[in-house]
Order: sequence, then C-alpha cells, then structure tokens
Amino acid sequence: MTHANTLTIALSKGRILKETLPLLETAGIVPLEHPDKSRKLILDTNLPHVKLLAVRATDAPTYVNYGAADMGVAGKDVLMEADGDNLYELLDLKIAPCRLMVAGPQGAQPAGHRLRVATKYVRSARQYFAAKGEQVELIKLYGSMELAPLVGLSDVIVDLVDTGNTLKANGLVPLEHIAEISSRLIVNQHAYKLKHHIIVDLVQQLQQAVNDNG
Ligand code: PRT
Ligand code: MG
Repeated sequence: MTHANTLTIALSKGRILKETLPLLETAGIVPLEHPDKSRKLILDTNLPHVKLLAVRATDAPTYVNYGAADMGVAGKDVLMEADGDNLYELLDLKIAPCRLMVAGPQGAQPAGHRLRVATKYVRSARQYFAAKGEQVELIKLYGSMELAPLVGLSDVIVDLVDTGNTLKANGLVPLEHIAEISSRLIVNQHAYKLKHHIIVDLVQQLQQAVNDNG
C-alpha cells in the first residue's frame, strides 16, 4: 500500500481517462499536467497528497488489487475478467457506457461443430454460455474481434458494442445481450480500512459529480 498520508489513483488511459478527468475535477482533483500530453506516468495534482497513475485499461485492477494504487477506475468488462480478491467496487461512475454482446453474421449457425466464439472476454463468455448450458469453443483474441467471423476463425464474437457502427461496417449484427458495461471506481480493501476518511470523502464527492452528470 502507498504511504498513509497519500492517495494514489490508477486511471485507465484512453476513453475512460477522458471521461474521468471532469469527474475528478468536480471532486476538486486536477492533474498539474494533462495525462494525454505528458509522458509521465505518475502525475502530480493540485492536491499535494493525491497522485494519479496513467495505466493501460486492462491493468488498472491489477495495480489496485496489489495495493500499488489505493484506488482506480476500470471498465466493468475489465473487472469481470480480472482477479479482484483485494478489491471493492465502490461506485458506478456511469462513464464509457456500452454493452457486452454476442455478435456475428445475420442468422449465424454452427456448421456441424460446437459454436466457435472469438473474444478478448474469455471469462465472461465462458460464464455466459455455461449458464445457458451451451458448449462452446472459446478462441482468445486481443483485438479486432470483428475480423474473426469474416475469415472463418469463429462463428461469432463476444465484444463491446456502443453505436454498433463497427459491427455494421464489417457486416455483423448484435445477436445476444450479455451485460451492461460502464466504468467503476475500485479501491484496495486494505487501503479502504487505513485511509477510510480520505477515501469516503472522495467517494462522496464523486457520487455527487456522477449525479450532477445526469
Ligand atoms: O487500447 P488498449 O488495449 O490499451 O485498451 P482499450 O482499447 O481496452 O482501451 P479504450 O480506451 O478503448 O477503453 C476501453 C474501455 O472503454 C473498455 O474497457 C470499456 O469499459 C469502455 N468502452 C466503452 C469501450 C467501448 N465503449 C467500445 N465501444 N471499449 C471499447 N469499445 C470498442 C469495441 O471493442 C469495438 O471494437 O469500440 C468498438 C465498438 O464501438 P461501436 O461504437 O462501433 O459500437
Ligand atoms: Mg481501444
């Protein structure tokens, strides 16, 4: 865990960061340099005891789980795939919203084999199809999932859908809804005990900022 008088917050770079900064600002935390423009990975803020870490979206839960960051912001999709024994999920920040879905060609039918599912979200996909009692073959990919059904690597994909434009551009359609996704505020359980005051204070301010947001 980080020093008792400091608070370290792991922020996912990319679209989550963009939407997190205004919330933090409403809660009174402003980085001294813009995280997208700076090459620094540890950012000082206007509050001397608060530091921000710029991490890859999929890594945010890891920093918090091990206590290298006290708190963090991560997509629910990432949290569902991550080991989070030492985490609490404190708040739905309602940012970066999207849906985890099964998608594929219109009327996708397995052709004499178990349904082949390509996805970055192996754990969520396994759980989803197991709950339906459907035996599937999972193929792990790290990106561009939409390509898989087009070249016969898989029958369907499990991926995030927002506007649906990416699916449409590749001739795919959403088939089944798995989960609503948004970004969550997470905290290390040990830090939550030892820095209770400062954390509860920040959570209250962020809750207010989320409510103000809509
Ligand atoms: O790039 P890197 O691998 O470092 O991380 P990343 O790509 O996971 O980061 P980033 O910045 O893209 O943010 C990821 C987080 O944003 C996810 O964990 C989600 O919680 C959230 N989010 C919200 C999304 C989307 N909406 C989204 N639409 N993440 C990804 N997408 C992708 C989706 O995978 C698909 O390729 O956008 C495409 C679909 O968008 P539409 O609008 O065409 O439907
Ligand atoms: Mg991305």
